[in-house]
Amino acid sequence: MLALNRPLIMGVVNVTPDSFSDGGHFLECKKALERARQLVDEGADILDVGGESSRPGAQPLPLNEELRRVLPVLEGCVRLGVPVSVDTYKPEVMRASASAGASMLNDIWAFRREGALKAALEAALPASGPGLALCCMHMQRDPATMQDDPAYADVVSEVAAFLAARVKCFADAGVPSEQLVIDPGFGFGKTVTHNLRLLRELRTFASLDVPLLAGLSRKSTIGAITGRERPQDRVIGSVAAAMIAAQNGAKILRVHDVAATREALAVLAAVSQGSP
Ligand code: HH2
Repeated sequence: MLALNRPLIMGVVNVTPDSFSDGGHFLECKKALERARQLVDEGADILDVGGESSRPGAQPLPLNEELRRVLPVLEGCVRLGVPVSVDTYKPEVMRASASAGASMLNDIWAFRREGALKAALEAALPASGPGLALCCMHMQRDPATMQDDPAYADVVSEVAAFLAARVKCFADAGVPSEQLVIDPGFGFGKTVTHNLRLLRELRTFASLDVPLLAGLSRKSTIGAITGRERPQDRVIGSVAAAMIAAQNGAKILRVHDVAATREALAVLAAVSQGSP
């Protein structure tokens, strides 16, 4: 299991086609692995490999294309010697990832799609060997429609109730709580105001006694606060948000900018320990 005595950094590895090159699959995989190596050198504790974008309005990826993108990169990442998470909601990708050495399944649907719960339980509770960790994220509606006027009576209590129900489902199936991770799903069916309140009241989720993941990196809420249009220009705001998340109980920070987050976390740790 992951040691969670300090906040861990999860580095994002996207395996997406490069529209500027015609090198095809090999180049796409090579680029993702170079990125993964860089993130590990910068101090990533975990890598999160994903083939399908979940940006608002993004199109679903066919199964074979997702397997073709994710598996070679997953195998390369496992060889780097860090735990690897796979960001997927498809049961077939979950099974293939577990066989290829993944340590965590990260599902933006919290294993609610058809067949996903069964695949997740097989991965978490194998007949032999260690089980995979499972990350359950909250999302209102689906990526195509989630940002069309998201609404809640009370975002914090609704997200907390959803996550508590998912934790209970896995606990009832026998998955130990140390193997579960919960995530309020910043930006997934939430306005800027919803995201700010979730971040301010993150402790509510930490009190569910399951490790908490926060993914705010480069998201549009950071752009709305800082005025930075381009995701790659949102590093400073993202690091600030990650530090607030860590102070409010997040145990895993899902980020694109590992070196900057690592340095900021060192300051946070030094302040709480009273020495560098
Ligand atoms: N955010 C994205 C994808 N997966 N998983 C978890 N658990 N939490 C998140 O906040 C989260 C996630 C955002 O995905 P996308 O918009 O495709 O961009 P990127 O993967 O570059 O972050």
